[in-house]
Amino acid sequence: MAIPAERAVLYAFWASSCSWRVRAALVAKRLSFEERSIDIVKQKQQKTESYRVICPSQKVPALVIDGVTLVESMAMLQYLEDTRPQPSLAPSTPLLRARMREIVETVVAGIQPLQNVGLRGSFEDEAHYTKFVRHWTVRGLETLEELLSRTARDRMYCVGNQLTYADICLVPQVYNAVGRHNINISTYPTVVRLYEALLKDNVFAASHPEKVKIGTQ
Ligand SMILES: N[C@@H](CCC(=O)N[C@@H](CS)C(=O)NCC(=O)O)C(=O)O
Repeated sequence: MAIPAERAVLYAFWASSCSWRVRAALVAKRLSFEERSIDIVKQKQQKTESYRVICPSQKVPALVIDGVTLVESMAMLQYLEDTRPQPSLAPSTPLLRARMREIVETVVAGIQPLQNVGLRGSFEDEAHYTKFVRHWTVRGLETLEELLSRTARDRMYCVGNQLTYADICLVPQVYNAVGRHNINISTYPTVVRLYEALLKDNVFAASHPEKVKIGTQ
């Protein structure tokens, strides 16, 4: 498949973990892209009708690439892997792929939706929301610690010897747990070790939310 040369456009918010997943994958795949900020916290720009046309769920991210608009971060990651297989962000063996997906699902289904800022309005007050968010984030971190202590051991990646989508999902979620939800992660030593090592990796350094934040506020 011929890949058009136009620059991709990522609709995203600097502090959004789902946005960071896609930003990191674009960097890892060495793709040129422009990021357009959709402020989901103060201005609630995701709720506008103009953004609904781009993304029916009115969430970030959305990715315009190859002349099409993609929504759902994991669909974007799969598309990037399918259309730009090198460098690969998925292990080559079925078992390691399954291990990668275990970690990915723990984050994308078991943590992220249960701490999304969009849930806040469904709780009577901030205290109830915070209690719910912290419970499910902690439960997810416990699960990740057990899974990663088996797959990563002393390696610097979640699965195998390469950067994969498991790392790309893990780092933004741990960043949120620490920075947004004030969760003490020191009781998850494998998670901490991987998180700290991966933050130094160029993919995460170059796509880090603090870099994007500058200029969007
Ligand atoms: N499953 C979606 C989840 C998207 C999502 O929840 N995005 C959050 C930010 S990480 C958002 O836009 N929240 C604002 C809202 O729900 O109003 C994906 O992976 O793209």
